[in-house]
Amino acid sequence: MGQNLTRKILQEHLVSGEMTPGKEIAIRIDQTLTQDATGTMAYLQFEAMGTPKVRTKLSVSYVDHNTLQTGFENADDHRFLQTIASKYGVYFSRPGNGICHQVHLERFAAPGETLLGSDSHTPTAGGLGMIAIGAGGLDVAAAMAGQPFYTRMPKVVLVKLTGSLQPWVSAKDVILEVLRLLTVKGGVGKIIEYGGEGVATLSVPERATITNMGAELGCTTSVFPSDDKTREYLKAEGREDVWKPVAADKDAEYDEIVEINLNDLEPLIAQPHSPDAVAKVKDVEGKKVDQVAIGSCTNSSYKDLMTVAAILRGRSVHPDTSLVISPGSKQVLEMVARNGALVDMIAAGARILESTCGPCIGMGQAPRSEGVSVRTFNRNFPGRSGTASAFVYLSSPEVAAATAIFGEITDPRKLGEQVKVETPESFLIDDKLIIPPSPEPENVEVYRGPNIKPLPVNNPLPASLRGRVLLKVGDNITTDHIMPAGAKVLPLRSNIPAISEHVFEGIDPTFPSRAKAAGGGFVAGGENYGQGSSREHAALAPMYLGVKAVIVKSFARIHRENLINFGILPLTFVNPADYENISQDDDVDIPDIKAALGSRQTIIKILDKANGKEIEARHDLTERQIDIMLAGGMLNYIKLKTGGKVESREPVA
Ligand code: MIC
Ligand code: SF4
Repeated sequence: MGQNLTRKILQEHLVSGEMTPGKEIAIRIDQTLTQDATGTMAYLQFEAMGTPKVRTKLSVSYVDHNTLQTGFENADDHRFLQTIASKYGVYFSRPGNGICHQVHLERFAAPGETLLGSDSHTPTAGGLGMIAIGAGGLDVAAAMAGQPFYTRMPKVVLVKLTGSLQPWVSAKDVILEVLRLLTVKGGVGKIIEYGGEGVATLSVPERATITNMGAELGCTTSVFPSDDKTREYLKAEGREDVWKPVAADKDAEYDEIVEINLNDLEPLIAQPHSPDAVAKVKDVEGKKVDQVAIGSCTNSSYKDLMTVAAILRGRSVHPDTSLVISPGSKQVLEMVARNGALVDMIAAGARILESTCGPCIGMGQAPRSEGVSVRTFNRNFPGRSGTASAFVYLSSPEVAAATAIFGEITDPRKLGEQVKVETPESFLIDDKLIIPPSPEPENVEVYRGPNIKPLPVNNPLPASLRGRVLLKVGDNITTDHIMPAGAKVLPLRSNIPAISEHVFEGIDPTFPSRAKAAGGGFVAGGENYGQGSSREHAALAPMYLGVKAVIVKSFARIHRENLINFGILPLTFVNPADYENISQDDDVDIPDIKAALGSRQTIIKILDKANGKEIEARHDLTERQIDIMLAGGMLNYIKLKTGGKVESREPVA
């Protein structure tokens, strides 16, 4: 039997481990990316590792999230990021150059290589035939220091595409269909590989829309083959030299196969408040809409914006609807400005924002109270838009533009003949906002403003864990619930004491004070706990507040890895019904946990002292992860491995 393309790339990068689904593998990382909201911590961690220069083939630091400068914090952080990049051999993409995933696809992604990024949408580069994985900042820091990336070998699912998209149906509808079929937890422990003759009908930016939003499936990553379309795209970016074919063998084996006939797809939309709450646009048509937002790393390519401009040409945005557009990159913005498409958008009444994440992460443009917002983004979790009571829908740029014109959710097929956008033979290439690292790193001084606070480090695992269940939550809790983002909180990303005051803010604003008063404790939850972003702050800030273990029915991959990296024990109920046997405020003991982990025991006993019940939980840690837990997190583990000593500190909380 032949090999699929996922296994081929992984095999070429395998450092250790066995490529059997579920077993831990270590892979060599060729490229890394960071963005500013996760990057400040990642570079502090990299610095703490003591490596004089990054050991990857390429590392890039982007500034695209925290760009609203309402105080000194973000601007100070940008300066820190620029100077530290220069010193340690990292390319720096200045604010204004664009959203990390869009720019990486345009300027750096390379077929057949591996990319690790401190952002969950790093798989965008899978559209160009890379294995591109999102991870916590600490894992990315370790990769920059030359360490391999450890993960469990995923199952490989083939999504076989046949046919071709009908007029007004787009790549976004393909991934919404996959989300409808597999749900937000359907991809956990899997890599989604696209194949079939439908692949050749999709351009690289369209493929990137699909791999980008694969993150919402919870999968490790998604990947397309590298073919003639990939070569065409790279040529248009002036980078044909990095092209190489990457394809599955004809008789390749897969763990699962899903078939999608592109001919059968219709315009789709994800309804509030989950990316998998997918409906046909025609079934929700007519709903009044207050705001339409076009952009984000999912849908802000040249083709997306040209399509929107063509739809808006000669028309007006509905008087009751606000339309905001954020182009994905300087390249896209400059091209649509030069060819006049930007004028069509402005003339129709669109508000043009800078080339950043912007409204996608609640950096401005929060909708009105109970407002309805249709966005071309990838996440519509409650509160993420900045307005807790808003109703956010996710759609293609075609649906969004039609909706902005009519002021209500609109099927774009109503617009008549489909607009056609030609793929340019060459994109406008101007990398002046990408600053190469200094040739004299010893002369670069790293700037640290007052917003950069030292990194808190956990204590080694104590003999037993004792404490209160500080919070009990349900299924599909997102990292936006655990550690909210938005314009108010994001500037605190390099200041853990300050950001920890916002942990679980949307669910229970008393959490931080209760956690501190109780001297820390536990969190209990349902399925898919920690889905969404890669932000390690969702582990780091609870750790700072004294959270010792999280006990749930199941975890999302990146968040579970972040918990381990910061020494919080991730446990799952052996019997999911035991979720009912644990309540908020119960006092709980996990006796002799250190000995249990040390003796490689896999089942852990939890004693709920409130009802006297004994609950069995599983940790599913690999040998390496057990050692990380015993050390009190990855930084301590690295210190111990390199002959250092780990000192216990007083709990902060
Ligand atoms: C997001 O889309 O939630 C973010 C903001 O890009 C995060 C990273 C972060 O929280 O900094 C992600 O997706 O990983
Ligand atoms: Fe930025 Fe939104 Fe993409 Fe996250 S999902 S990287 S916030 S555009």
